Amino acid sequence: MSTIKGCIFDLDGVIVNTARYHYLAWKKLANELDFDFSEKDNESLKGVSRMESLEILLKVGGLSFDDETKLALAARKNQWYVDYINSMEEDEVLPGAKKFIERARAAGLKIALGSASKNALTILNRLKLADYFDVVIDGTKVSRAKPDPEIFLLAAHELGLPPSDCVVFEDAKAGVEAAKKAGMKCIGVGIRSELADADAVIPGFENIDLCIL
Ligand code: B16
Ligand code: MG
Repeated sequence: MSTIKGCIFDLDGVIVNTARYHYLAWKKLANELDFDFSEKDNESLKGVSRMESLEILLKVGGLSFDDETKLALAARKNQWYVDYINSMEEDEVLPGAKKFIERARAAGLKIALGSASKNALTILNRLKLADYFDVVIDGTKVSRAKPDPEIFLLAAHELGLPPSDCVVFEDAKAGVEAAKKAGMKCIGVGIRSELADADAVIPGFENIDLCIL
């Protein structure tokens, strides 16, 4: 029988596809700086923190700036991103995700969010999902980005559970690595070949039963 008592969900790519809006905002910044940024380039930003994402973007453009300018560029991108997420609709929650969380709650499991995003609460509120989470750990609460396990260890701690009683749902390679380093079971959400270190991989939450745990 499963010993799992807590589920920790990543946000972007697991509950909602905010990667689309991150991409549009990063592309806008790249275009202002006079280079193009493709959807393929955007793949390497998934699960990565805002400042690390900027470094990857600037590398693509072959540009470098001082720290003050980089902070201003990241803030500019974030403003566009926030404008996008403030127009999100409730039906943008990925298929089956809400139902899966509802079932997990009904079965007595504790629920946490473990997202690198500093905008996670805005997104949860916009999608009317905030009440589904016992604990929310986001980019404002940790100093070390995934693949460091800090975010998931803090989530387990705040849920009052040992890491071994928790399962993480992640779509990014860095997130799977963080979950495994935290000593947790990890279910990848996406394609098996890209999430090889996960204990199991699902394409999404549609038709996924709690017995996956
Ligand atoms: P923000 P997750 C991550 O969310 C995104 O996948 C990543 O693309 C983004 O750079 C990061 O959040 C930081 O987001 O700029 O809003 O603080 O997958 O950890 O839920
Ligand atoms: Mg993600």
